[in-house]
Amino acid sequence: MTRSLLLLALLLTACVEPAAEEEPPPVEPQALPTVQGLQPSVDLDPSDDVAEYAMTVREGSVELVAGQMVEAFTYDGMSPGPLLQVRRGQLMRVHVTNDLDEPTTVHWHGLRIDVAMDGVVMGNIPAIAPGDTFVYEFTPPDAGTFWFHPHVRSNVQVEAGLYGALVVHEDAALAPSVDADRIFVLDDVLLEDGVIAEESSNHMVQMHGRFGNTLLVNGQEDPLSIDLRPDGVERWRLVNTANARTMVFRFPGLSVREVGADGGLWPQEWTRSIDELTLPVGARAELEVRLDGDEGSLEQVVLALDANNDVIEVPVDRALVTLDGDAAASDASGFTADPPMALPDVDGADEHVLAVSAVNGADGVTWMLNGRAWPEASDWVVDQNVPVIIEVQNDLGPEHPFHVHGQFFSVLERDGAPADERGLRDTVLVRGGTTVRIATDFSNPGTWMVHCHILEHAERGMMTTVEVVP
Ligand SMILES: [Cu+2]
Repeated sequence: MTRSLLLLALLLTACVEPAAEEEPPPVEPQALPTVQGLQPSVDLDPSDDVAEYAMTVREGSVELVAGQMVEAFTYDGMSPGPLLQVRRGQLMRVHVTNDLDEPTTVHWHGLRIDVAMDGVVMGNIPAIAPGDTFVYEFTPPDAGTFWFHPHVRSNVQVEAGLYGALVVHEDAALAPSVDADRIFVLDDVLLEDGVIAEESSNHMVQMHGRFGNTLLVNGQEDPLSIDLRPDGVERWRLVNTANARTMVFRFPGLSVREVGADGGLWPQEWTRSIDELTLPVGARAELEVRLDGDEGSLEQVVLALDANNDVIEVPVDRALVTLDGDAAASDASGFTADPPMALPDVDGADEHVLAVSAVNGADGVTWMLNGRAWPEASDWVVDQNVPVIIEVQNDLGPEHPFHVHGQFFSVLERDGAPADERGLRDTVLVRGGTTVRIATDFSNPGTWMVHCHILEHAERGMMTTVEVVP
């Protein structure tokens, strides 16, 4: 159903409903905080109970590079797709129509929702066939910054443009006092002769994933321009939606405090000032940003080779921040709430090892976890709400952003030393030749994907499942 038809249907339903006696006054729709950077999707349900959206997955032309239209896969003609928003605990319904010539799904990265709504084709859960519509319906239990993308041929479909951001707004008492709330969806795309390059299976891509040659922020190569009021403070939500590129950011001219990650905002005692941020594929960061002087920038650091074949750092501006001296000074106080966040209790936790391996055969490289390549069946079964320490052993060279569906975890150790990552997460970077220990309590029942988020690795076998038994 198209958006306008759906809206019409909703209006008709509202019209024909008989008026009950002593009907409570209609709930005034509560305005969601404005998140700048992406075009927000329109909530089709006038009540405050439900956030209802409709999206069509289709081919379309997008302007990734100024003045140059590129054929892409889009949500409603956009890449990234429209910004979806919901309040924590509010029912969300998304009608997704597939107008592509191939099956697709929508996976809600980071949401601890019912596995039937997770967008993974498994067991009796099918993909959305061409021409079909599927209605995703769930109630996000956690506030934070999330994203969505297909879980079918993801290396091709995400690269072609299918990704978007989902913000779950926290309760008003926990919301920060900021001059602006901004989202930065950060990607890279491989453009060749003005088109998104075909899927490549060369050995480099099989080993390290597909790196793009054009950095994008909110679907555009050009950096964003941001004006800040005197004494201004903003909330920045960063999302890495690249196929394979671990991103490193610096903040010249800005004062930045890290205040949250995948699983939402942190208690005050975990927040900290940072000069640099490493954001693995799939991961998110929540930042409190102030300007030191008149100018600053969000700078992405890219590694390249110089004329002598030495590796050098190339800074690329992703956002340019300027002081708006004419504006009235801000009285916003930033992040002052103290949101509770409980980490899994690791005392007496079970332990589970996941070892990364690879073989190079006739079809190229196959990536495996514990010697099995997807869709080979997994025998990993755990009890719900029983904490487990997962040790990811990566003895090979390439790195793997390791992602668990439907659960949060804390990062405990890297090579035996306490990890520096704080808060709850759903994605952790496991560098080449290292071991990482994480802890989760598997609070969400179901059979869940556990996989590498370098999409070329995932499609080449580096996915498995864990069955969480209620
Ligand atoms: Cu990987």
